[in-house]
Amino acid sequence: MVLIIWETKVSQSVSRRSFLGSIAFGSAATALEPPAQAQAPAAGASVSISLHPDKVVATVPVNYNGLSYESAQLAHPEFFAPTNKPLIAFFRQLTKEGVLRIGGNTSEFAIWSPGGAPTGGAAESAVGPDAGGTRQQTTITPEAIRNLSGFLNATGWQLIYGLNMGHGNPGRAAEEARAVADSVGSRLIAFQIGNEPDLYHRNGLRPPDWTFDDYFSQWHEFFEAVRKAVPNASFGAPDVASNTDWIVEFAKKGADDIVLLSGHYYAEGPPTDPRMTISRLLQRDPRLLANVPRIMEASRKSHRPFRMTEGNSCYKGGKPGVSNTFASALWAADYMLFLAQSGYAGVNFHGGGNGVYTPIAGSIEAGFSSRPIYYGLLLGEQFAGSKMVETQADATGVNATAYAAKTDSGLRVAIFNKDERQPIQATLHPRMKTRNATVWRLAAPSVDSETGVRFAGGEASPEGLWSPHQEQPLTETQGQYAIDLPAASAALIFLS
Ligand code: BDP
Repeated sequence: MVLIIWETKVSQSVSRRSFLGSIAFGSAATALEPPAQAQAPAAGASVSISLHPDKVVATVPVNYNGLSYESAQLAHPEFFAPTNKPLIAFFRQLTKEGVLRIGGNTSEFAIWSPGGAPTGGAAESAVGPDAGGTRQQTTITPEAIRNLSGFLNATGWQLIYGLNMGHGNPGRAAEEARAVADSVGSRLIAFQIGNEPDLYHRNGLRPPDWTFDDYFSQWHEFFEAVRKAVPNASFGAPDVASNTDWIVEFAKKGADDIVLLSGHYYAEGPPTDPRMTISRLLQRDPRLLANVPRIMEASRKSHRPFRMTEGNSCYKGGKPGVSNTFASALWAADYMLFLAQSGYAGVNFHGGGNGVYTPIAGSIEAGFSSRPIYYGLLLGEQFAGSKMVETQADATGVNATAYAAKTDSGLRVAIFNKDERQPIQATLHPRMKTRNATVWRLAAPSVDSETGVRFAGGEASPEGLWSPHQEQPLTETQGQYAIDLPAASAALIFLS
């Protein structure tokens, strides 16, 4: 282990802004403006962070972290199989208690074939996120489901399984559900019926006048059929692309029939839009600020947890130069903790194959590797099973956020400097007695690096193994800690 001691100085913040919970400093405009003298080294802004360890704002489930894959991947039954040991290693390294969600656009073209006969085109060995064009049928066989069950047992993960509503029918969904429930058993959290039904009116799956009420009554036909075949089946819904109204409606009208509310989130898109940039990705999305409180209110009122069952940085498959860079790691970790603090029950990052935004890339034939975003998920994972506590911060002129949580072994604090140019000098006031402080850094050569990302100095090996290599001690001075964060980097501080 390499130990590095950072020399830091505590500086006073001049103009102060105070936010509860996560912190975002400076206006978007300020953070995006180039420094006055572009050539001069950035001076660094002061950030002061105070924790309130006794004020718990949310409990993070142990299975908070998750991945999402296209249903079309099941057409290649050896992919999610106990024999795919390299992929199992990448999953287990990320978390030993994650959630795999199967669904996506291709779930509406995936046909259950109880006899095992192929119903569609040739099976691809590794399927990336659908970029919007897939219309090809694929086949799901009992063998694929048995292998999926073996894969889940080998990883320790649970399952959310999407049934085909777009082109399916209740009878076939019920048969498929029975096979999944029989094989997967207690690792199955819930079925979902349909992928992004709020878009059916414009993607050809239903007529243009398709409404929530139409969806809700068709959903019930599928629900009744599946329940008949699998009496103890659990459901998540509505798995919408973005329409928060549908989540609120479902929570009001259908909460009794589900165990989980669900929806998707893509920060940007499509990739052809020139506004889709790293700078924009690193700003807090105003849609989140508007929608997350509404979603959480629906969740609280209906007593149903909310999970983001699918999402990533940029829809239509991601944007090269953004979705596959270190910026996506900073975005993902910050986003995960923002949602955890808001009370979300989990997140599933979509990916697969060699998709631009996939956390784990590759195939059985070519081997697997971790992409930058994988390291963001590793950072977020350090908060699984913790209790998020209130965090208050004062600073100005820099795009930074901070989150803190209590665990059995002490406090964890994540600080993100999402500013692409300015370093920050943070002062941390834990407001409780601490004896030990160490830091893991999330860093890369630059914000747009596609390789060279390290978390605690460690890199995931081609075998999917990662461990912390650099743990920096921090020294307490009069009940506070000072830490420097270079531009576009994050730090995870363990206090005990
Ligand atoms: C979602 C779909 C998923 C796609 C993703 C994308 O559910 O299948 O891969 O968008 O466009 O809407 O990247």
